[in-house]
Amino acid sequence: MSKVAIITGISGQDGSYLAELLLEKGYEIHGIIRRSSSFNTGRITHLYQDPKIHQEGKMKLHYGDLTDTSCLMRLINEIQPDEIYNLGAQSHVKVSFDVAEYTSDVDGMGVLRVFEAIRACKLSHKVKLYQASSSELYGKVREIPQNEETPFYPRSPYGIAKQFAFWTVINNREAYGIFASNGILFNHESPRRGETFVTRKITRAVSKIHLGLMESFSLGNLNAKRDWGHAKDYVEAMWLMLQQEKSDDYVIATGKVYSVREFVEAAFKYLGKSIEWSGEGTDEVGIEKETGIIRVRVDPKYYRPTEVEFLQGDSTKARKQLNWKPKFDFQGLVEDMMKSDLKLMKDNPAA
Ligand code: NDP
Ligand code: GDR
Repeated sequence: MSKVAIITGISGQDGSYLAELLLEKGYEIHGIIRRSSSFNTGRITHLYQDPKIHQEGKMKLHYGDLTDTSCLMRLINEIQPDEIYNLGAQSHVKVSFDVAEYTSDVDGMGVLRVFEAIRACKLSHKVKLYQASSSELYGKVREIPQNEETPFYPRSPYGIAKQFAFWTVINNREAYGIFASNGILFNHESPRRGETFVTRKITRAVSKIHLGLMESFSLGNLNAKRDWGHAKDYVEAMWLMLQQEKSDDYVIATGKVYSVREFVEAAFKYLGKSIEWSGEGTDEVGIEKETGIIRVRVDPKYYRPTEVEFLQGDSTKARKQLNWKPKFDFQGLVEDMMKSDLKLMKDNPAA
């Protein structure tokens, strides 16, 4: 009998890689998607259209929403899953300041609704739940690097909602014995990363500049530092967490830190070009050494009301207990994203 999994957020970056991984492992998967006025399933179309997957009924999509309790209840009751991966979220930190209430509802209350549905369907002792927790919980960092014991200090409506979700997982584990694990994942990127997150914004813009489709682009805080990994490696950790005997919470990270400025330099370096920085604050610019042309400017509209300046994860626990380790390093990640965006822009300059 194949295992049955529900994935909320299947149309997102992580959901699409996780769907591939679970299908490879022989799962029957059920993805929850939102109705939208244009297609939002581009990242999983290749799976849905694969005749083998389609004919064998290995992947099914259902309309639903983390704000809709009755729908979650009906789906969980019908599907009777072995595992639920709760990846659905309004996942953009800057946008969460603009839609704070909505973000709290989806990212915070959403997981509570899933637990209520599990309990109402009497699946507390059968189902295993993975919650997409985040390094944004650490926010204003007081310890370097951050591990499972580091205190939280979220700095955005997104981070605060994810903290509610984090504790909801622990409370349901302790109160009702539900197998539920938090993956405290640090930033992870890929060619499928949403286009307004900083890494993908950079690899898209640098590819366009290289092809003569754009002269320059603007960023916000160039000094922010992140521990960037590859999404393909990180979905493996999600699955591993649910294969353990006991549920627990794990940090998933590379342990290596780079600034936004260094990410820009690495993207240009992939093309054999170098960037020199001049000026300070909002007057800082990135100049292409070979041509003397300004390629990067700073625009304060991308600044956040409260910023998370520095994140570096210590994933020793996951490496020991889950036997997890990332395959991609920083250079490998930048190369994978640049290669993909160069091809995308060559094939479709309007992309
Ligand atoms: P994406 O933004 O790429 O995907 C988010 C998914 O959630 C999309 O499928 C989206 O649907 C869906 N979604 C949004 N709102 C709702 C809703 N109201 N009900 C149901 N589904 C909804 O995020 P990622 O794949 O990058 O991240 C996956 C999860 O991991 C998120 O919870 C994120 O917060 C968390 N996370 C991500 C990290 C990262 O670096 N990527 C790090 C740590 C945590 P649609 O396609 O229709 O918009
Ligand atoms: P983050 O990712 O907020 O860490 O959340 P993002 O890529 O948006 O920002 C990373 C850092 O880069 C700075 N920055 C910019 N960010 C964006 N988006 N656009 C810009 O132009 C820009 N210029 C500088 C930001 O200020 C920030 O410091 C991601 C999301 O995937 C969350 O869902 C997840 O929980 C965390 O990672 C871990």
